[in-house]
Amino acid sequence: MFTIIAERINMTRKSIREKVWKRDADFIASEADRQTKAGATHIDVNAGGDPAKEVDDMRWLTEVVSKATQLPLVFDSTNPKAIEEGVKICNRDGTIINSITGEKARIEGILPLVKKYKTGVIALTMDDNGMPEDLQGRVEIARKLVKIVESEGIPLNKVYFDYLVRPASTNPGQAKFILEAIAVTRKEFPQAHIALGLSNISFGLPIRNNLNKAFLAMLIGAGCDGAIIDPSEPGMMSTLLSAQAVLGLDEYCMNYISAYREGKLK
Ligand code: THG
Repeated sequence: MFTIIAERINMTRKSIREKVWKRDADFIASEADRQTKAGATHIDVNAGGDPAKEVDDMRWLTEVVSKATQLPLVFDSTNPKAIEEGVKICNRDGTIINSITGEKARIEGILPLVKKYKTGVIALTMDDNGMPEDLQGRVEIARKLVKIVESEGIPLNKVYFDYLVRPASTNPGQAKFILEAIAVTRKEFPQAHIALGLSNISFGLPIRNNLNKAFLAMLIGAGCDGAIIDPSEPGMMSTLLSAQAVLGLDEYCMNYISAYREGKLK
C-alpha cells in the first residue's frame, strides 16, 4: 500500500495558524475530512505556529482531527513534548512520528517516544554535519540510522526515509540523486519505507502542481512507497493511480478503474 500523508493541517501555514488560534474546530475538521475523502492514508498534524503554544495547540489539534477522521495521524514536530502530547491522545495503528534525523539531540529526544508508543517514524537523512549534497552522503546517513533504530529493537518496517527534497530551481540535479537514493534504499532495506515531502521540488516556480505531479510519477517509478502531499490538489491522486497502473503496481489496474467509476479521475 502506498502511504499518502496529507499535509494541509500545518500551522506554519498562516490560514491554518489563524484558525487554530481561534479554536475553529469546524474548519480544521473539514480539512481533515476533505483530505480523508481525497484518498489520504494518514493525516499530518503540525502545531509549529508559536513554540510557546505548541504543546497546547498540538493537544487541541489532535482532539479535533482525531474526531473528524478515523485515519492514523502523523505527529510533525521537533519538540518531543508536543509529539508526546499528541500521541498520548491518539495512537491508532499506523501512527507515525515525524521525525528523527541523524542528529544526536533528535535521536535522544524523539526515538524513546517511538519505542514507548510503538509508532512508526520518519527518518530525515541529515545529521549534525548538515544535509549532504550527494547520493553517497545521504545513503550513508540512512545506513547509520538503520543501525541505531535496529539497536533499539525498532523493526525496519516502522521506518520511513525522507531524502529531503530541495527546489529544482536552486538545486538542479538533486532530484536525480534522490531517485537513486530511493532505489538503493529499497534494495538494501526492502522492509523500510519511503515518505518524503515532495512539494519542495516546485518551490519558487509557477504552476507548482505541474512539477509536483511529474516528480510524484518519477518517485513511484524509482520504488517510492509513500509521500507527504496534498491529496486534494487537482490531479495528484490521478497521477498517483496512473503511475501505479503503468508500472504494474495496481493489479489488473483495478484501483485505477474503480477510481474512474467513482468519478474520482478528472
Ligand atoms: N518532510 C517531512 N515532513 C514535512 C516536510 C517534509 N512536514 C512539513 C512539510 N515538509 C510538508 N508539509 C507542507 C504543508 C503545507 C505546504 C507545504 C508542505 C504548503 N505550502 C504552501 C506553499 O508552499 O505554497 C504555502 C504555505 C501556506 O499556505 O501558507 O501548503 O519535507 N518529513
